[in-house]
Amino acid sequence: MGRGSALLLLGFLLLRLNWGLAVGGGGAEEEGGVFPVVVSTWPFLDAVRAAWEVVAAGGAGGSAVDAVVAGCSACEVLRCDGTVGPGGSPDENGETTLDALIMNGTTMEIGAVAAMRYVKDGIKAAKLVMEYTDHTLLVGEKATAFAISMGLAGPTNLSSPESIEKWTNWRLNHCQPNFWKNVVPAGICGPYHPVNIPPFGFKDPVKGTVEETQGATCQGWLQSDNVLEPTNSHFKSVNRHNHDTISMAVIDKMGHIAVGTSTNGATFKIPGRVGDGPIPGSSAYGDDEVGACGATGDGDIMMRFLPCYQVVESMRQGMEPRDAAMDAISRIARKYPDFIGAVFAMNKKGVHAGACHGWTFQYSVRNFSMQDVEVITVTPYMARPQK
Ligand code: SD4
Repeated sequence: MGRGSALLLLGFLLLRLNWGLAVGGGGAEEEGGVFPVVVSTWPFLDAVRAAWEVVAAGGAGGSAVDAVVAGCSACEVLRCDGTVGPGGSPDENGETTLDALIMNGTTMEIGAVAAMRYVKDGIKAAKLVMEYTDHTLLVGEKATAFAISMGLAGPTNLSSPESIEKWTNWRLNHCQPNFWKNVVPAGICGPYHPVNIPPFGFKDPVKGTVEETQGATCQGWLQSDNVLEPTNSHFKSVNRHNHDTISMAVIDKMGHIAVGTSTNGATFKIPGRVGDGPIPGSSAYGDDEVGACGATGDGDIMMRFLPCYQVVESMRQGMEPRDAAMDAISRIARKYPDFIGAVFAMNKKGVHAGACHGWTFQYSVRNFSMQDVEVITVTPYMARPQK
């Protein structure tokens, strides 16, 4: 083969793979597009490898949606960090429930399950919602029934010896820390009731008389009894090891984008609590026309800001991924200076960046320019990511 033909062939190959120039220093890639590409929160290496295997397969490769399912499923099976899949994050009753979401960035279809019980395949259940219903989100036992009726295994006990031990120790520690605030009793296990409202059925003989004679309700009438502080220990109970999500974004060889998440939520959550994992635009969002985002952290705070929707829309308006990620995080930090969370942003060319607050964040990336998955460390708040 002559030099000219060889150059032509190389040019064709580069075009085919949409390779760009990696500029490093934060995992940013410039111009041209690098895909297929898989990005995931945290060093969930095997999950990224599983997604990569699908999306980098021969020919056109697998679809972004299938890759996200493969990646998140791998994490569920491996019980990544104990916070994805079964066997982690017991709620106040000791039960593990799952939150998961998948989004097709070509069609903008979304499927999600929240507080799903007795089924361990969160992301597969989410995909069933997306592909076989007109709905977006199913919850609780109804999500369980749907998933099982559509062929997923269950009912399955999602507890593990570790989750039971964790829960037992928490009970022994008087149910501290927990997610309640402005309730009594404080510092011990419930049941709880609001500080200013008597428990159901309780009748104070003296104050009852006052109410009856005056025909009015006295606001704050329990104040003198409220000698205990409210149990607002929320921030103490959120940290790197009780609070992770796999949030994954994939661009396939066709340039199609999908995102997905899977988590068993927050440890010792109040039963019925749904985190940001299954909330579109909060834990993940993607649009073929723009790019994708994944988030992790304190979902109770983060879902109030829809950070991933914000990231994608900021990129749509022309922001670079790094600026969009930092902007989304700083919007939350301005209102909640103690919040813990992170996002990664990736534009449709595969340029990626991360931003975090309150902890050091890592995300994982795989594309054809790498031998294997690479982990990128992002130092807290508005810092530039570094390898
Ligand atoms: C939640 N964000 O349920 C999820 C879980 C998590 O890192 O830890 N994310 O709040």
